Amino acid sequence: MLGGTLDASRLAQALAQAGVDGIFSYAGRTSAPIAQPLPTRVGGFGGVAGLQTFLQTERITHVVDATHPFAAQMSSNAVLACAGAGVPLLALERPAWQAQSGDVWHHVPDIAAAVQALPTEPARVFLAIGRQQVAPFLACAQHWYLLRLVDPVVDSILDLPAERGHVVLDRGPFTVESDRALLQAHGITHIASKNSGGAGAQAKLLAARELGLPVILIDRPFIPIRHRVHSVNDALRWLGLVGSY
Ligand code: 3Y8
Ligand code: NAP
Repeated sequence: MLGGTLDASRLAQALAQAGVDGIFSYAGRTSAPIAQPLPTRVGGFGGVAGLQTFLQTERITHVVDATHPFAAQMSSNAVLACAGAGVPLLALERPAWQAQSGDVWHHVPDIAAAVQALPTEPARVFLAIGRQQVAPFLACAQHWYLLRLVDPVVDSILDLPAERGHVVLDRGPFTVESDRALLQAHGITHIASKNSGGAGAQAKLLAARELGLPVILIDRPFIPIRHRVHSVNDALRWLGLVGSY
């Protein structure tokens, strides 16, 4: 399993309960990822070739890619490595969020377009996109930014003085109550978010709907075609496991 999402953790629980001989994989992006009930490896494989060698060396019979919809490099590597190794691949991917009545969403194709979508007059922006793609926003110095990171700041660019912004450390999944309180406490006027889908990151969008706040929603990157399901149960069925635990 290629992990790093709530769905990956739920599938790992089901595989462990079914006594499946599985290996869970993290990239090693965070300092202390949530422990999984399967043997776990942490770190990159070394591109397509490294992953293909891993599949062959470990005699992997099935790969489930349960990575985040924005982990496009990992997912495209998995398509190529599984084809090269002749190992069946399944993607467990949650559907994108769809706007409901009351949502004030502005869809943009990528980070650069999200920066362009910010207003010219100074705003107070909740940047709920993690750590890796914050710099282009901070270049727009007229705005005040609230950042939410998993690990403490190591990159000085994220060490914002109080007049420029504020960093909160939190891992999620988040709740609507806590996200609404966060938005109100910091007087947020705009939210920037990836269209990650799933329940773990949705709270801020539901809080934004209640508060009538605009959301700049970044579309998912392209990932090559692969067999895909949207539920843990369908992934278990693909592995021939439904009803066996
Ligand atoms: C390292 C594993 C579980 C998995 C929990 C989900 C839910 C909480 C919501 C906000 C949005 C964001 C971010 C987010 C969410 C879940 C899920 C999800 C978003 C952990 C985890 C790893 C990562 C990597 C991390 C990224 C960052 C992105 C923060 C663990 C907690 C913003 C994505 O510091 C960094 O470099 C962090 C990098 C990739 C995006 C970025 O570009 O910064 N996730 N997140 C995984 C690995 O090493 O392989 O530490 O326990 C997993 C989870 N993050 O089992 O309960 O399923 O989506 N993760 C986004 O969706 O926008 C936070 O703040 O509102
Ligand atoms: P990415 O850009 O698609 O991948 C970059 C490289 O990181 C990959 O080529 C691979 O290195 C390594 N990698 C990624 N996921 C891995 C995994 N599960 N196991 C082993 N190596 C992995 O990935 P990303 O967007 O940085 O995401 C990294 C992790 O964070 C993933 O587990 C993902 O599910 C999780 N995550 C990401 C986001 C997000 O917003 N991007 C949100 C929530 C969770 P090699 O080429 O060396 O193999």
